[in-house]
Amino acid sequence: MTDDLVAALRAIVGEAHALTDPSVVASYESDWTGRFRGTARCVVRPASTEEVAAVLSACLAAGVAVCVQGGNTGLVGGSVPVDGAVLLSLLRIAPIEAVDEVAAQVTVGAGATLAAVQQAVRPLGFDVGVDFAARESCTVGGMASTNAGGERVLRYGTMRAQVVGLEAVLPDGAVVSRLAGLPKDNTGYDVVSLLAGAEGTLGVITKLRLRLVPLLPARAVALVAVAGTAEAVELVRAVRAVPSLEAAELFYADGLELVRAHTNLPAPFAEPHPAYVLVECADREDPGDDLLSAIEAAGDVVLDATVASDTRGRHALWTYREAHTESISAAGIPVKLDVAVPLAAFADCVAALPDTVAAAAPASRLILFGHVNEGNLHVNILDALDQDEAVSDAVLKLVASFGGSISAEHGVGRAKRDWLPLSRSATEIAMMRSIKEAVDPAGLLNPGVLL
Ligand code: 2HG
Ligand code: ZN
Repeated sequence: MTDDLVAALRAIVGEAHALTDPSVVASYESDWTGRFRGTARCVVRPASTEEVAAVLSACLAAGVAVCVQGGNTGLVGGSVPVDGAVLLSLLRIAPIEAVDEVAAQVTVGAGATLAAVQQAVRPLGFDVGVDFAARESCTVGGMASTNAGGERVLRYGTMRAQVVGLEAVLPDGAVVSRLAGLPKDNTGYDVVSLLAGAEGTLGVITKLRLRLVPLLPARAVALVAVAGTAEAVELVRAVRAVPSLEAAELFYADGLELVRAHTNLPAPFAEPHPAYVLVECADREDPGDDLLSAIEAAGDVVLDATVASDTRGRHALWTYREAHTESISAAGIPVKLDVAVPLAAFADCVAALPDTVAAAAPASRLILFGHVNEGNLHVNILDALDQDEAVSDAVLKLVASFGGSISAEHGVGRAKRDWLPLSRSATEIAMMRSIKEAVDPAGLLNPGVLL
């Protein structure tokens, strides 16, 4: 059976793109943090929507599960295969069509990286509304499937808001193609929005039509030192008055120490401070003065601040924030919990976290950072892999008790599936299951993800 299926897949995608050599497939079988892994029957790398359709039909006929992978930068175990599944990589479907300058949209292959799309559209005065640290590796198909968020959500919304059309292959090989990108199109169920954020459980996205935003050439970044979480929220309230506000990112003293140890960056201020908020504004003209007045308006909350308008200075300040993920991973394999809490409860929830985590994993190290405007906290817990279940349970229940979400932007994946009822009602989960069963009755697409 196995050989028959692999032979059938080779006939579809070509000898070179149905891989079984363990040393070649290894990089597809685990996530980059090393926390999640599975053994694939083979890795198949189709080059077109038609080839994806043929692959899915062949796997359905053989009764073999298919796991879908883009850049494999996901953090919830949703991008690695379950044992024995065919791992379908979208990396070869990466063409970027000419920008539709009239509509301010572009059609791209699901396997294009975010950085590649940014490079293609920026020379024409456009930009992608979503951005985050994994830009060089993450693919737009994965970003849409997980409804990725990132650093600009406060201005442009999440990935779902950027996806104005898509093409996807359903589990039986049928193709849904809605690439017109009409801003007004009220003709029934919104399949584009449904597939965006479905975490690959309903279909394989192969192409996307993305809305583009204007490229804003003038940028100013401030790193502001504050006394703690409540003060960070106060600061965000103040800087929200600036229309050009694009990012408000939070990190703490211990995270900064890890980043500095990993990157050899100098300290941003003469004195260490408990917490830091990185604020970025972007506009057609230099938004530096607006940013400064907003920070001044925050008054006593600001313990210290440093501002950069030039590219190097801005990049240096951003590195303190964006290097968190890799610096944490350099210190060990973390348990990662990406959560969101209503801003009014954010500081109280953060205050309760250390005790909650310590009770479940006494020898662990807790590093927090996140996107403060959305109350989105990245809870990273080092030295807790043996208490993975217990610590996840404690943190997610705490978050739910504050009215928060167990997944802000990374998705549910396999890591958080068991806790979904903390965030979604029994009726909602039943509705999701009905949709899944209608579209994928054999349950072969991304099994164990989300539901
Ligand atoms: C970020 O905001 C990403 O940098 C990764 O969402 C978060 O590593 C994490 O926990
Ligand atoms: Zn994030």
